[in-house]
Amino acid sequence: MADLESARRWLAGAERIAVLTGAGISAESGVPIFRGPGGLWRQYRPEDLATPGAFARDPRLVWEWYDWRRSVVAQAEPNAGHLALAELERRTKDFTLITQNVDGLHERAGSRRVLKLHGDLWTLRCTGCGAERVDGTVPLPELPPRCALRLRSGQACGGLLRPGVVWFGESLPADALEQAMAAAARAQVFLVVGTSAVVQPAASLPLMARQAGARVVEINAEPTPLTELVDASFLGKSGELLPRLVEAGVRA
Ligand code: BJW
Ligand code: ZN
Repeated sequence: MADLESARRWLAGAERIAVLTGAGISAESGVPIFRGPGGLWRQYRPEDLATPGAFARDPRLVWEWYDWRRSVVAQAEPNAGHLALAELERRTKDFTLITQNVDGLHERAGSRRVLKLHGDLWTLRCTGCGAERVDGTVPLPELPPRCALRLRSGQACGGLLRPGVVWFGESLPADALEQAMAAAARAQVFLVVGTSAVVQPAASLPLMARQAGARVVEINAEPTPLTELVDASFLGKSGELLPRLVEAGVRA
């Protein structure tokens, strides 16, 4: 297993880099992760709430979870890990940031090109007419929220709004997934940060990259199913490790 200095040189010497992030990168901003200690909301697991079935059964419960998360994220600031990735993008010719996160903290840190595999916490989509809008209101005045769009008849649509995110059993946005797979296939270095690497298809991207010849570097607070398969793995906080890894240095 390579050390931090070697991984730093791989990054400094690469022209094509892809990064996959998960909830762990936002943990130091105070945004709760999904799995592991502190990963539960009330007594629910994400697998109980992040599904179309849960929403159909109890939209208000699911919306209470999302409304709470929106309020947490609205008060959060990007951390040193987000900022280091924005810096890495600025100095890399071909850089792709792929995130499973819906919090928008990468964009707020200055990352310009972000592929959002699991959607966005601030987008609301009508289950009736399909209209989408971005709404940063926290908390939402009515749970579950309803669609206020005027139909041709002049009446309000009134359809149930849902969060514009990807739940279990739903397809990922085809464009973003396609671009993510292409980035994984051409990357010289693939960095995986703050993800338990259990949710598919995102968790397969680092393996696709490795098969295509990339060096894969993992940063996570604890070992994951990827740890044994990567070229370098660093256990710790991304807000501390990423700035060290991205530090400008001698080009390899
Ligand atoms: C730190 C840290 C610090 C803490 N620094 N680290 C193939 C095989 C088996 C199953 C499937 C398969 N293909 C598809 C499936 C089904 C399913 C799936 O993967 N299931 C598995 C769980 C078994 N996948 C899907 O359904 C996907 N759709 C799909 O594939 O469609 C086609 C299809 C459908 C059905 C069958 C077959 C094909 C959709 C997945 C959607 C996931 N959605 C969610 C919710 C999004 C909206 C929201 O945010 O509410 O996405 S679930 C949740 O998990 C969220 C996350 O993005 C995702 C991943 O979690 P993440 O980011 O890894 O977080 P954690 O909490 O798990 O881990 C954080 C890590 O950070 C931890 O390890 C910590 O240690 C670490 N950490 N602090 C560094 N400071
Ligand atoms: Zn509507």
